[in-house]
Amino acid sequence: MTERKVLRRHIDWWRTSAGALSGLLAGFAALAVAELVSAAVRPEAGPVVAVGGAAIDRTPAPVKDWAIRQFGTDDKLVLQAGILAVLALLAIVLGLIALRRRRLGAAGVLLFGVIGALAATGRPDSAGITDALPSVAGAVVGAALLYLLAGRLAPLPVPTAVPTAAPPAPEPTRVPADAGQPAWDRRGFIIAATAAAAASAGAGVLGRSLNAAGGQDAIASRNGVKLPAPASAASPTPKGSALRVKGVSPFMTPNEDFYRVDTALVVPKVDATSWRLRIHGKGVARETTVSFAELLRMPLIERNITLACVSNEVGGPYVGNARWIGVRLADLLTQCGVRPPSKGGPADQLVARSVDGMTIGSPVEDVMDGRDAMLALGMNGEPLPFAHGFPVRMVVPGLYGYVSACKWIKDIELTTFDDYDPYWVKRDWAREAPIKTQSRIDTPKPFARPKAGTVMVAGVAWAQHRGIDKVEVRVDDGPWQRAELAAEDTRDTWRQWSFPWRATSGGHTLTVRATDRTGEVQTEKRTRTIPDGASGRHSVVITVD
Ligand SMILES: Nc1nc2c(c(=O)[nH]1)N[C@H]1C(S)=C(S)[C@@H](COP(=O)(O)O)O[C@H]1N2
Ligand SMILES: [Mo]
Repeated sequence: MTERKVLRRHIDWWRTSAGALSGLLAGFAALAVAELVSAAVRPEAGPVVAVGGAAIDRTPAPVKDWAIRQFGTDDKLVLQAGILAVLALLAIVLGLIALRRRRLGAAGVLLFGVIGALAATGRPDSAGITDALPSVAGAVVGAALLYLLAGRLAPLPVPTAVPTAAPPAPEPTRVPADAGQPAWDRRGFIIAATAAAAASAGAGVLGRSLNAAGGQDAIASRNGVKLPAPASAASPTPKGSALRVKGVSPFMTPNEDFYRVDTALVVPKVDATSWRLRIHGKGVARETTVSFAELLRMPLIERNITLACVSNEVGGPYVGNARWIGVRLADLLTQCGVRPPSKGGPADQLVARSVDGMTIGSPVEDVMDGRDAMLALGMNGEPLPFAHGFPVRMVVPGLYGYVSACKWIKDIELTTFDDYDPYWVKRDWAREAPIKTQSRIDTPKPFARPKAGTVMVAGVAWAQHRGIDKVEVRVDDGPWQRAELAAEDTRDTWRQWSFPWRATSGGHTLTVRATDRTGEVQTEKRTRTIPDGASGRHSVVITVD
């Protein structure tokens, strides 16, 4: 290869890289501007959040289930990182296109703006056309920047020998490549790119911090909540409902440790002072709208209730027990003139709607059958944390969260199962889903290596609204042996159990099963979480030293 060719290739490589870089910078600028504008509009309208939300809604149930299993509560982080990675790749492609065709590259950026705008305005909680602003503003800035940067990368006119008609040429000018000079405006590019990167970073950081600081009204309204003493306090938790065994889940789950499962990429921050709940629909004789202050003035009940997620695998972490305080839902419904189907009411499904567009359907019969179904205002002695549904959420003992526990609720509609499929039912989950009898070994952990001698095997078991009657443990293929049960709080709460095992050295499999108060033994038949919750028995494999 001649020296000139080497030089030429070298220069092309730089130019190509600069093209890719301008694509990335344009993408970065677009997202940064969108972030800044979303702080002025609303954080949920940002393109990554909007596209992520749309992706969540369209993800097939098995994939979503896999993601929850694989990434747990980080699933949303992983999703957003994935979207950013795809965007980065596409931005590079647009940058390369812009090297040859500036307008086409810029148009490509605008197209992404349109996609972001469509996603944002198409969300179920969309505030309307203003939600398009972050995507549109970002795309316009990104497109303009790509056009500008690509302009710096355009090949400079190559000075050649002057036409013969002119006076005799002086020394023939050497082409820039020969001279090792860039054939494009390298200096101009570097200056423009650096300025663009700095400005974008500034806009992005500012937008981020504004978004993070947002929701001040909501935060202030939460800080201002004073939960009144309940008219009906939780019956005192019996002594001995909490075992003193190391490694077992605490009987009450602290709010910080309480599992979180929802589709919200941005946790809704609702201002309780302007929040309203509307109750309407079939058989609602008196349509009602209540404020948070009005709920606080109603007689409140306080109950310990164990919540569980249908996506929880056997042995999984998506179950927790909290002390909720709130308004008995059946009372409120009765005030509105609602009757359950068994008393001739026309509606058999209660559909709760959240501010973020989630819909959750529960059987009216269950909600009004005397169980402590409530509109919860407090969790473990404080107003609901934002992530757990502030200002108000539903809690219904005995039903999986996706058919009962609507967070950030704003609307209750009485309808029928025939007439309406809520969010998860549209995605192949069961219409009705009572919680299955389950038990979990918390300690020892899988692959633990305890010493031979007495090893405490312990965990929790739950069968909300039926209650746990018995827990048994089996070592390898041995007989089922009764575990000691902590005192029962209520049949809506889980029970801790423990089993002192005289462990002999070698490898062992420990398996647990629970029996609920209807006499039903936890089945050994394994099912997937879809459509109505995992069944099967939890076991752990350990080696005793
Ligand atoms: N608005 C809204 N409410 C929701 C959900 C959701 O995605 N959005 N998820 C439900 C599911 S699947 C469960 S298991 C519970 C979880 O409540 P937690 O996050 O407070 O533990 O909330 C329920 N309520
Ligand atoms: Mo769930």
